[in-house]
Amino acid sequence: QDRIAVVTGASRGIGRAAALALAEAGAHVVAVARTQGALEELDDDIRAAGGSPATLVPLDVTDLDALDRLGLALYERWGKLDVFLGNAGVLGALTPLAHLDQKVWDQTMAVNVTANWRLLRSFDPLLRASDAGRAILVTSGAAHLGEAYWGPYAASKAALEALGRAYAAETVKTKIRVMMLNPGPLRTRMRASAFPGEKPETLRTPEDLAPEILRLASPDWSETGKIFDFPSGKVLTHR
Ligand code: NJP
Repeated sequence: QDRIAVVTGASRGIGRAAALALAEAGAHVVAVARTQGALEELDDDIRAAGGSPATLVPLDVTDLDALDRLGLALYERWGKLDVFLGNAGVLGALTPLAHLDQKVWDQTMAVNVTANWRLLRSFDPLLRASDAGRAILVTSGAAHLGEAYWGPYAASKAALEALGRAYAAETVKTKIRVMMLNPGPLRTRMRASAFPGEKPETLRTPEDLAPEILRLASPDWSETGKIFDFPSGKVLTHR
């Protein structure tokens, strides 16, 4: 049976490149994001590359019941999940904490943290049913920089790392392996919105990162509860 891979935030950026690479490597991709048209274009590209047609799941990851339903649907169709790439993320607002809107805080936490917890809860039995379940959570170096205006985003990514570490500890005696992935600066819409003056051509691309995601997703990957730091190419135990 094919390896089944769920990728959130598959409509563009890192998630799109990862979904395409996983499909090209023979996985059946379950592509999650809000923008249906972009998911359909991804599926066209997967088919053109000879991959197995993707399962498209247009949803908002803050719809927690929809995340539970997704787990159930995967259970009924395949009874297992091999790869979960928790990549959907938002920057929120780069604003002084004193002026931060409650809605922005809530949305940042909902997408970057709560959705990933809910998906891990929903997918846990499916990952356990795999011969080599892999959960990869996309974090950020910003989690530990303590930069002005990055508070909500940094807090959300630090929380995500804590969540991933805890899940790794809970599953260490199973075949599940959990990694956090720090992409570093990559040429995507999110990066452009955070650094509007930056020259995109100076940045590496999501396609550059994709082979590393394939490595972390493979049954051969043995580390768990650590951070794969793409800029240095190193596996970090602590920041
Ligand atoms: O971001 P972007 P990246 N429900 O904005 C989806 C981290 N990171 O690829 O719903 C469902 O191009 C959105 O889909 P849509 C970063 O924190 C990046 O750069 O259709 N999906 C889109 O597919 C994030 O965790 C850099 O709008 C939702 C995707 O998320 C991950 O890498 C550096 C959603 C965002 O695509 C991917 O970021 C770093 C929702 N409510 C960490 N909200 C970097 N690029 O330099 C958003 O350290 N999405």
